[in-house]
Amino acid sequence: MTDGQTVFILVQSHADVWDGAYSLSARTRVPACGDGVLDPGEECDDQNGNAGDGCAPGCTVELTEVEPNDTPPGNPWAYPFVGAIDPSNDTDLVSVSIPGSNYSMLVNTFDLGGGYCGQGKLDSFLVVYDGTFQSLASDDDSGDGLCASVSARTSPPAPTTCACRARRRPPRT
Ligand SMILES: [Ca+2]
Ligand SMILES: [Ca+2]
Ligand SMILES: [Ca+2]
Ligand SMILES: [Ca+2]
Repeated sequence: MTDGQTVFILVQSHADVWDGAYSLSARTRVPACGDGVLDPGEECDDQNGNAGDGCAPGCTVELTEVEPNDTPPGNPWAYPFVGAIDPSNDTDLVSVSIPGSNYSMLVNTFDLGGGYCGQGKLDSFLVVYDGTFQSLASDDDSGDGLCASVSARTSPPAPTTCACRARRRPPRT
């Protein structure tokens, strides 16, 4: 849109099921990197100009994963861990060191500020394994939108490593 341009907004009912009063909100803004809104040309926008937090000052993604990481030993987890499920059948294996038994851990996948989880554009699936690769827990959509969130508890004998596997969708059977 350009300065002085007039745009028209048409409001109509979606179906002939409800008529009534409504309030219309309209705001204008200048798209910018760092405003927290994912704009055209931005890979991410985390509402700050900091480097090293997964989204660079130029609104490009700072990947910390190192491919190939689909199979053991995968990548060691460190904060921030930023990966990409790319291509769509990509699997990322991340190992987290657990100091002992009877620890619980919560694992989440988030988008990088674009709201992609809630919009259904990013769909993750998480599996947490113990050190012998027995599955402890898995989840598809308990996080925001289609993104996964899973909690798991380690049990005796203490595993020293949990391997968290993220993939886009559960395997087809
Ligand atoms: Ca922006
Ligand atoms: Ca990846
Ligand atoms: Ca991978
Ligand atoms: Ca999911």
